[in-house]
Amino acid sequence: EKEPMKVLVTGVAGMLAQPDSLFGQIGYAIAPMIARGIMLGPNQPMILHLLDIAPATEALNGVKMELPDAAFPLLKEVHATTDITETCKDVNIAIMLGGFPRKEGMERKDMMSKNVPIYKEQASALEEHAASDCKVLVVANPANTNALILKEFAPSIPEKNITCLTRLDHNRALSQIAERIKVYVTDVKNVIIWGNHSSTQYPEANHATVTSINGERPVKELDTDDLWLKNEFINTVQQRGTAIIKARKASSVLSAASAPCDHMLDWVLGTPKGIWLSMGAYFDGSYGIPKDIIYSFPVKCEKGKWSIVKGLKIDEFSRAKMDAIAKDLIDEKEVAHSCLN
Ligand code: NAX
Repeated sequence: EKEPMKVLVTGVAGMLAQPDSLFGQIGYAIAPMIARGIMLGPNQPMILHLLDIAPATEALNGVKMELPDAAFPLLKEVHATTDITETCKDVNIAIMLGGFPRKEGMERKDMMSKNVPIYKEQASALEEHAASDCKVLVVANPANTNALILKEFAPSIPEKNITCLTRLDHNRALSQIAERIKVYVTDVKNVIIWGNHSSTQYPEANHATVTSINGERPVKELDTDDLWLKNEFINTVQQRGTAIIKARKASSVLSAASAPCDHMLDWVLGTPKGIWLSMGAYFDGSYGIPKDIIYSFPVKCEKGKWSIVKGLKIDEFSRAKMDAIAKDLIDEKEVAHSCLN
């Protein structure tokens, strides 16, 4: 049997600690998915390291009791703590759900002033105690900028190992197209989420294809009404989180727990041939996007490493949207840095 991997999940206790929050407890949904092998594959045993903050201690203990109760064959040990140093010890994978939620009426800057110090502290703990090749996925919002702060304060973790989640948006985009063209979601591939996880993100289907009995064809050809792809499709994906809050009176959980599993599984085990996924990472200036921000691009993965899908044609419509997001993220980076002082 393989050596167990150590998987850290922060913010795992979920909203029990904050009863007034609209947030939905992704941690409680993702922990059993990881323990079942959905994130690292069916042959990879793991030890879970669970972190939350002091007010969530009881809820955290509840999760620690329930996981062994499920007798997951791959789950070898569960450690739960509110001590950031202890929890980061030798972790191979870090899923960062924990953070301060944006409450109603709160400005983005106020939310950042709460999250920047959290990500600075957690970065330092990972820097000092995590495995040297630890793979990090930041889910907590603002995901791109939290990941950037983490990257800046964990300089010895390879920069390519620090990513943020846009896979939920990617999956939402696949499913919107499947519904529109009336095919299964597995028949659609290669949408792209450019930029960030926020309402200004740019979901794009110019290179996406649909496979049917007639072979593989571009989505653009099948959806003759180009206006749908340029308007409703983009808006629906951008606003999906808000629509779910309205319906559920709580934010996305089952889809938001599933997407990080997809992200990690593809990263660790590789993407199938000819398929790419969207991932926020510290990129190299490709596609004319400024360096030094965490930006979501199309990537392929092989043997635990991602590489950017290059050479895609970018039309004027896409260019404008991609540049606007880069500008937003540069502004957000400046705000984040101002919160450090
Ligand atoms: P919850 O509020 O249910 O859970 C957050 C947890 O973090 C709580 O248990 C809280 O006690 C804990 N926490 C707070 N400060 C902490 C710290 N310093 N260290 C460790 N834990 C800490 O939110 P949930 O619905 O689970 O969402 C988690 C995060 O994901 C939120 O920031 C949310 O905005 C973000 N999302 C990001 C998505 C993405 O695609 N990138 C989609 C889903 C989700 O909304």
